[in-house]
Amino acid sequence: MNRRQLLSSLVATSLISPLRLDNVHAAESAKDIPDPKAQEKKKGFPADFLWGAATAAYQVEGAYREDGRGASVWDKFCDTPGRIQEGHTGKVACDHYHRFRDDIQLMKKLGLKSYRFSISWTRILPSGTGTVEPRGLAFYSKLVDALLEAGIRPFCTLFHWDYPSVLFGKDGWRNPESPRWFAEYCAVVGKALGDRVEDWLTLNEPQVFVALGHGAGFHAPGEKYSMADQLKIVRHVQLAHGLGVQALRAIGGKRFRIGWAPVGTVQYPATSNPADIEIAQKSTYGCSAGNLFNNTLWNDPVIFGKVPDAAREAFGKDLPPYTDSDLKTMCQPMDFFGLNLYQGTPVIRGPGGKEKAVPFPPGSPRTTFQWPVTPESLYWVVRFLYERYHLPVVITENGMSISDWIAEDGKVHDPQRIDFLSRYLKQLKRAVTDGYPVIGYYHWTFLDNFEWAEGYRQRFGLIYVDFETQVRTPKDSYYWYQEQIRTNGDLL
Ligand code: GCO
Repeated sequence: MNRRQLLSSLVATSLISPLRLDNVHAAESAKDIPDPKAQEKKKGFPADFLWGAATAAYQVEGAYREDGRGASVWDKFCDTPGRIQEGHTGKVACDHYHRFRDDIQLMKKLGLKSYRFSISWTRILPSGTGTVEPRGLAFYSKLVDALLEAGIRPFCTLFHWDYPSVLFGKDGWRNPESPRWFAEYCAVVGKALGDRVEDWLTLNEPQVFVALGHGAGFHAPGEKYSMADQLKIVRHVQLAHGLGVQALRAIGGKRFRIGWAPVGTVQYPATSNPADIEIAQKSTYGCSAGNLFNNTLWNDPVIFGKVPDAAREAFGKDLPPYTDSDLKTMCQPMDFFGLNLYQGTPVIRGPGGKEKAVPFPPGSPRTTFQWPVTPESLYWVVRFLYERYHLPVVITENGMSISDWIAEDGKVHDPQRIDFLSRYLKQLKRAVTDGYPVIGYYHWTFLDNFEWAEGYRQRFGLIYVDFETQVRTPKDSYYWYQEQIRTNGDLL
């Protein structure tokens, strides 16, 4: 079971008679969905919309021992037999560490306005804290300069799961010192790149690295802590986010635009019935026992400075105490609401006013990860999370995996990805025209890359990578996306 199947199984509580997916899709065009609360309607994507693409250090860079890079928990996890499909590792990946200049030329040709990348913590601080590795800083400085030269806005994620092994040896995120370790790292990077980088994400998908890395054990460091211990880590991660934002603000002040990139989980209405919309919104704000994949446990403390009642009810005595001082530290002004969205769960209002998950009929569209294709989820996640947090939204990840290959004509034809993108981007445009402020979209992902425990089996890229020769082949979807960027989404 992969992580989003885990999520789907945790969220889909009970099933009712199957609705055909096209009925669910029918909600896309249903004219009688009530107008969103008084938003000023817009015509299309804003002229300065950030059309982007995203990657992460461990998934693309390779050069895992080069220029003083220290070990991360993913290095060890990859070397542990049975953890990664077919024994694949990120040791070489897309060799982006050596090929970034050519890759940036492909980004420029694509017309990218912005590129989201992550920094490998152990390239900068090989032991996680203390001595800085200048060669690591030099690599990212060159990367940023090449992006700026190509007219591409750098968007930097500070932590995308490759945690320093030395710090894990000191109990990692469970150590009460871990927030301070992270803030120290943010300060080093902010000082080195902050003169040229203005867009920052502190942490990527904390739900995943906590629940799968420290709960289910599918991801590095492969631990299976109790829920109480996982919730201790949640609090440390939120404190780390708060201290990290403070460290960055101290360097760049309001010139920096700072957020984070949680998984955006969404239950969306399977019909246009207002009762279904209402129950969908309510469950999108809910928390359920034993499940860290939710929006409010994570975002309420860092945006409102408050622990949601739903979390207290769901986790009970397992939830650690959040002092006023904790909440003050965590709750730092953010400039946007970042979220990664791939799929959602269609629901209706069931008996007793409870949410009822609606099953996808057999054979309904799914990716090679077996994730359901749910374009409406992108509209509703923007609407529901904007209506709660009132921050401009950035889609920090969205895309699909396919088992792509090079056809006899030497091209990579990926019509499903084009259809997927067309449907999801139309829903994003619908949110924008309904007046919800969306400032950017980062396709996951730019290059086929190391997909964590799945190794290289799941190809998400707009560009096909031959992992033996490192030859890059833009897929049909690369040219389709290029056209959407050129026309600022007007063709959608
Ligand atoms: C995530 C990570 C990415 C994944 C992508 C596809 O969202 O899980 O940010 O690193 O590769 O989502 O699973």
